[in-house]
Amino acid sequence: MKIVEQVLKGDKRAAGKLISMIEDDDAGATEALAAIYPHTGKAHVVGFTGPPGVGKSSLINRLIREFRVRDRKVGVVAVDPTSPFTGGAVLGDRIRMSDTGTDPGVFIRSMATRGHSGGLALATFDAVKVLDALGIDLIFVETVGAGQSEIDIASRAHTTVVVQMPQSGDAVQALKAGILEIGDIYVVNKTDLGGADSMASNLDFMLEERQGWRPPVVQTSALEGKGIKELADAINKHYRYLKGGGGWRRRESDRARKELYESMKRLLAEAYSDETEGVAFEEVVGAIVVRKTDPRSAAKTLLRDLKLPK
Ligand SMILES: Nc1nc2c(ncn2[C@@H]2O[C@H](COP(=O)(O)OP(=O)(O)OP(=O)(O)O)[C@@H](O)[C@H]2O)c(=O)[nH]1
Ligand SMILES: [Mg+2]
Repeated sequence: MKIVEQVLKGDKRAAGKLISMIEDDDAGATEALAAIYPHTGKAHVVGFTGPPGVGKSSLINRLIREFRVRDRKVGVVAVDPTSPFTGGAVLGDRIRMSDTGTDPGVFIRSMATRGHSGGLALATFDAVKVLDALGIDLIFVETVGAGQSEIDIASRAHTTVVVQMPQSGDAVQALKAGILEIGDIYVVNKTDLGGADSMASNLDFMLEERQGWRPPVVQTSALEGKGIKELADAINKHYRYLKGGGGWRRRESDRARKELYESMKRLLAEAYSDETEGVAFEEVVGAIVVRKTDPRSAAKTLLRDLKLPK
């Protein structure tokens, strides 16, 4: 496929087009994704999650610039972003340091939440694969911290960055459930507002070492550009930790397992949405209702006779 060759050569426009095909559930996208898959697996995928307005996009904008200085190719996949990515130029900055349109080392893409039969997580990580095949070294995935989907997405990144902002001591106790378990790096952003020290030390106190990695707490002000180098260093350090031990392989296996399972579910759903198979499926539903068969036996029979879509 021409589009695959173009993406592998580093053609950003072709990559954008392929991601649109993924979003539209275009039949060609499946084929293209299969073709690029052997060329993926090199990029470091870093998920950013945290409450709305905490400064995730601002931090990513700062990091794009920091990593460009370090000569890394950077990509962003933003899920339903509410604020724009500028590719390194931060609101309030006079000088636009890197123009994403012309800088071949920056690729930014946002994904809309609706319209993917495979679910948002699947579409998001298919887009990540396109960026990976394009030759991007470091891919940021931003999700708004509101529900299962962001935990889902965070759990597929190699490195998960949880962003918080200063709160009163009591509020720290009320951190969203699960937030202490998913992060590899914690950020207390908006240090310019004050109260960051106690927030950071409270967080640090609650975090525990997991598999030889103790999540660091980094204080930043995306507004002032403070703590960005430290955050970039923490991201690199986590990468070296993953590569040094078995962590990288373990996370890749986790992701492969999830994607395999989801692909199987999707194939099943597609198989039974087909005209004839769909009717056969409904007949079996009827047989279960009248107790002619039981769900488990019926499932076995259906799976045995299943004709998968192409
Ligand atoms: N004072 C202060 N404001 C900040 C800082 N970082 C970001 N902001 C402001 O906070 C607001 C939200 O920032 P975003 O970067 O859009 O936050 P976000 O987490 O991406 O927001 P959502 O995508 O809507 O969840 C903007 O008005 C930013 O200018 C900071 O370090 N200090
Ligand atoms: Mg944002």
